[in-house]
Amino acid sequence: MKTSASIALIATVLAFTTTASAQFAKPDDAIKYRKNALFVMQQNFGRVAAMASGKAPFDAKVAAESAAIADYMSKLPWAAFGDGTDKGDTRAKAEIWKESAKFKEYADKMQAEMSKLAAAAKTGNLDSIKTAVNATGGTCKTCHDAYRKE
Ligand code: ASC
Repeated sequence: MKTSASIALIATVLAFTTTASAQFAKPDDAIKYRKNALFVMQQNFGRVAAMASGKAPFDAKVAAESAAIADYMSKLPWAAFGDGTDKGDTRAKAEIWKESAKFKEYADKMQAEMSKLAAAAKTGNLDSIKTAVNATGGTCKTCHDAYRKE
């Protein structure tokens, strides 16, 4: 294959995979995707939060692993809030699509705090984990208060 043809093929493949990762076959798939991503994130965050509050015994290894998973999962839901995904089996408020800059700001803030939590959990310092859990939980609540139906 000629170099120019190879480059064109690679460019096409890259363009396709980038688009595919941000698109869904139907709105219901996007809704399911973001809810499942948030669920897995919450289960892992919740495990660390339970240790931080003393409801569960502190296990540094489990905390670090769980926080790392929560950190990774925190990046995934946002591609699934595209146009047309406001209706269906969702508690997402319509304001999300009207105030997309503010919604993104809240989403970014949560991801930033979740990353700090993952870093804190990696050090194994329970006091740092507690501080980071509180900061992260605050960002969950702020966004839910504004953009999630009861
Ligand atoms: C969780 C969860 C939330 C946040 C929030 C923190 O585990 O499901 O929505 O933490 O309760 O205030």
